Amino acid sequence: RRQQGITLFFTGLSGSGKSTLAKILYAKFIELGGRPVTLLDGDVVRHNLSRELGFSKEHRDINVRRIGFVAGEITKNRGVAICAPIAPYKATRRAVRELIEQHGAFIEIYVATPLEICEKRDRKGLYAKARKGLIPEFTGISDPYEAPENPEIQIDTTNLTPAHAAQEIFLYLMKEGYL
Ligand code: GGZ
Repeated sequence: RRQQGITLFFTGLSGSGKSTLAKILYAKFIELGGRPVTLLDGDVVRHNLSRELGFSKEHRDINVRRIGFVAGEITKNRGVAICAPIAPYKATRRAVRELIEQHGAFIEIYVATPLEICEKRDRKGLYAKARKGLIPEFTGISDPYEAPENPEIQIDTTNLTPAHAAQEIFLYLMKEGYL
């Protein structure tokens, strides 16, 4: 497992803490040295790889599969891919898992911060806009989020600092022999 490539695949609602955790993990892997690390954050992927896509089920699936393909190539080459899309659909996450597990480890991290908390935080004001109907098909408000049933890791960030939540992920990776 120490030699294997790894994909850390975060999934969860907007504002759940995926990007924050993904960035902390990214910095930790860089600090450790060893495997090359690539961060495939939601915003960055949307801007560079999926610019033409919207948020219909079809477009979200294309977006998540693109992320999965890139992560698979990185994993094949024994790198670490850290992905942080919402990835709301179970079947699409499963397809990505099946692809990546042909090349190395796939670790699904469900950031299970409840909608109520994400909405209360509303860091970008998107939930308020979605409630007013200004953003159609907004995940959790007017679009589905299918929660993972058997993720490798599940974290609710409601009462955790980002550093603490990231530490839990790190401990899991050590315990399972990936580090
Ligand atoms: C959900 C949306 C939407 C809609 C724009 N629904 O918190 P953010 O702002 O920075 O992260 C969200 C991001 C979701 O893009 P993903 O590529 O991660 O989604 S998916 O995996 O479903 O393809 C949010 C913003 O884009 N955003 N409109 N309608 N989030």
